[in-house]
Amino acid sequence: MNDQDIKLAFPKCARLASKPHKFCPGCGHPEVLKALGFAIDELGLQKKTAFGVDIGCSLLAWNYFNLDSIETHHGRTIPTMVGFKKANPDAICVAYVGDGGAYAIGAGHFLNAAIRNENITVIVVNNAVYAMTGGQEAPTTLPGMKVATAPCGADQYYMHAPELVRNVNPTAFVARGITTIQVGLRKMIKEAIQHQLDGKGFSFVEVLSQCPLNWKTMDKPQATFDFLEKEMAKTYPVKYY
Ligand SMILES: Cc1ncc(C[n+]2csc(CCOP(=O)(O)OP(=O)(O)O)c2C)c(N)n1
Ligand code: SF4
Ligand SMILES: [Mg+2]
Repeated sequence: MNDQDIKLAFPKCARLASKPHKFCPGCGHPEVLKALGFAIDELGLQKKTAFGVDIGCSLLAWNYFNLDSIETHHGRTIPTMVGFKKANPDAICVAYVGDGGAYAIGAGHFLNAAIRNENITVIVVNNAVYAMTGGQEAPTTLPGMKVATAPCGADQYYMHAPELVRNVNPTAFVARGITTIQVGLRKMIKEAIQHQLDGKGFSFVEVLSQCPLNWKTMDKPQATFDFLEKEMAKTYPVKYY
């Protein structure tokens, strides 16, 4: 079956049930996307949803769903979806971005969309690195974590984005989930999209997600999940804000 055949076989479903993905084995992105696909389908919003992906490993989702999709330059997905929403107020606009795209190169876009209470949903995948380009330090890299551009361990620079959004926007929907709690993650994403559907403004879910390739734990799954659930979740609490 090619992409078109699969889309025709599942016309009413955002999820393409039999489509293989292109992420590395054990990657967290497909886990986040699974929760998003279920959330859209359970809300019955496939026909209304516009899906924006950034540059970074998020772009591997560009034809993963049976949704109208757009792919942008690194860090530019959020303003693109803000513009799309203004031109199509009835659309449900979801921006799917990496932590590098949202918190470094696109930080101004991210923060200003939050301050202006733009009525879109932003999902940021926090894997603590710039994954697609080889594991460079991101604004979320944990202090002491050894990455490609900080071989002796990263410094104290990191970003607590849900806390930041809560500070600049008291009415936004803000939550942080994790790939290993799928039911909770799906619920958070559904609530975020419902917030947009109700016209309440900015909704934001950060998701802690594993990158076994750049964490160099590809052959050590226990180490991958220990780092995700013990180290990352200690620095970045999983909760509603
Ligand atoms: C304007 C621009 N600057 C830089 C790049 C190079 N680039 C591509 S992906 C990437 C890092 C992506 O990291 P992140 O957003 O955290 O996503 P991840 O791959 O970790 O999911 C960079 C710097 C680019 N493609 N475009
Ligand atoms: S590099 Fe990391 S984030 Fe990108 S697909 Fe591979 S495991 Fe996933
Ligand atoms: Mg990243």
